Amino acid sequence: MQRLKDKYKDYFKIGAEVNSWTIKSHADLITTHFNSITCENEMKPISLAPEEGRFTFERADEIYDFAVKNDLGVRGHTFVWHNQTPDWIFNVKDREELLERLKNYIAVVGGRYRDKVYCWDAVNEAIEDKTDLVLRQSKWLEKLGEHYMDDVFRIAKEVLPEKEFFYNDYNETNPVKRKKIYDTVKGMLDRGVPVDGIGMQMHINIYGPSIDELKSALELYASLNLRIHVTEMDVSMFEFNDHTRLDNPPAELIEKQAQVYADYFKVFREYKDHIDCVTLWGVADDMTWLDNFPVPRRKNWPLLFDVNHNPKEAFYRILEF
Ligand code: HXH
Repeated sequence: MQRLKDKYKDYFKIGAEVNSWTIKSHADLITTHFNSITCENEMKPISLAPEEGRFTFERADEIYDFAVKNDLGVRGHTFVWHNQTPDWIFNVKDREELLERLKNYIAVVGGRYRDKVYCWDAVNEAIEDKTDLVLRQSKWLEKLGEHYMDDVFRIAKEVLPEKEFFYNDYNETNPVKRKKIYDTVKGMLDRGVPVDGIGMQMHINIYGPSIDELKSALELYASLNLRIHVTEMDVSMFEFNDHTRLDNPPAELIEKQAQVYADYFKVFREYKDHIDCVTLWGVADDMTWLDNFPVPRRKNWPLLFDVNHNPKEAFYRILEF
């Protein structure tokens, strides 16, 4: 069988989201087809620094050791986010103290995983998608002010000068949101802030977004002259507001999904000069966050390998070129 990472070696890295369980249960698929991994939760602040003065590295270390042993690159995910971040970090007297904490956190975590982690999502999901506000309300914004992303990227680059730092977000092809993302990152670049790339999460479904929307978003981000990573791709069988349950994926939906993967990867290949990595948010359909999001305990089949770890139609189709 062809290996994804070999077929795509002249295009971009092929990544998978993993966790402490799947590096064991899905080890064969991960090491056969992928050359990059992202931790689902294990490198988030809540996992690494749950309490003041105490780091908990065990689970992240386990995954990192797996990466070292199998020579996989790691996408670091994530430093600054409004979710999965412990409250203690915000108990500070002023802005300076919070920046000091952030710098220490990045130095400790970034330093520990320096060899295999080739980039970090410096900031995740900072942009508002519902209202016409640009920045999402968050403790980071509250405590550090409207240019807080400038601080984060500057500190990260100062501490880890040889790494790449990304702004990562979802709904990133939506015309309104992508303009906000573009304007925000453009503003940072104009102020001389060292942003290296944009992470497009790419949580899509079999009904969209369209290829035209994908291309427009890629054009817009590529025009910033930054690197682009597809960071969390999966293709849900359901539209976001559809709460239908299915026992098994109908053949026509599996085919539709294969076509979406084929069309998207074709465009990714066309943008290979801009895209350095395409990561799937999971390995196989037996373990996906979409089984609990947005509908709890509703089975979904969004990935390239089925529940028995066999390649799906989508897998074969992205190898057809
Ligand atoms: C990603 N968020 C995160 O980057 C990743 O760290 C996490 O493990 C999984 C997915 C995607 C996401 C974004 C917003 C969101 C849910 C998931 O919030 C919503 C909540 C309700 C309705 C719509 C969006």
